[in-house]
Amino acid sequence: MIDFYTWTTPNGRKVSIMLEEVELPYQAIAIDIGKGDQFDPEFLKISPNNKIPAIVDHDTGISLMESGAILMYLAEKTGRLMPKSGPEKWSVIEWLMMQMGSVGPMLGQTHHFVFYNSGKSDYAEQRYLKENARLYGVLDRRLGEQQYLADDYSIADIATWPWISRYPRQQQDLDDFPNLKRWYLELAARPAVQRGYIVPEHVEDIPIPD
Ligand SMILES: N[C@@H](CCC(=O)N[C@@H](CS)C(=O)NCC(=O)O)C(=O)O
Repeated sequence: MIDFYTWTTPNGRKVSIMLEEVELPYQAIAIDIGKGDQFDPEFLKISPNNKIPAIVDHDTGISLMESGAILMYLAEKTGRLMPKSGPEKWSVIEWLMMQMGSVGPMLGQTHHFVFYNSGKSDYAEQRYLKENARLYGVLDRRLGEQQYLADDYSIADIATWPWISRYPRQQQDLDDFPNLKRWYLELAARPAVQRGYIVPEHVEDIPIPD
């Protein structure tokens, strides 16, 4: 059994979608980051950077923070959604790291300045909206060349999709990015994505563009 510490955010949903895809038994433990649960000393022992997601795998005794590390761990544990070696493995890691280093942090800034703190800094709003659209363009070009971010459906797609599902609050129109839209809708139709989206609770439906 895996204890999975999470909340209703893109970083949490990456791991719930992965757990649903690989069908490992887990228990979701809600960490309400709006109420400050992430600063609880017991949680900090598992996640020293006071962020969700985190897991404790009682089969192995391994405890992990950081969604990218957790996705790689679960892929290695199950032998699924990341090739074991070779160029195909490195393609997955390349696009996973692109999510971890660019898509998540930059789109997170869009949420902070444009969605939660609108009107406080026009400079920051414009900067992150522009970067947001640029990153959508990078993903759109990649997905114009192939069906998934790496060769097959993988943890790179699972890491990226929950951030694109926030396109309404990022003020992005998926019609401007037709390849990204095609990929987004394909993943949105996967039962494991739909199950993972409502962990630890169902607060909203998956946004579906016209
Ligand atoms: N790089 C981390 C980022 C995790 C992260 O930013 N989590 C947010 C929610 S999406 C959080 O827990 N924020 C609480 C806080 O910063 O106090 C990962 O990918 O796991």
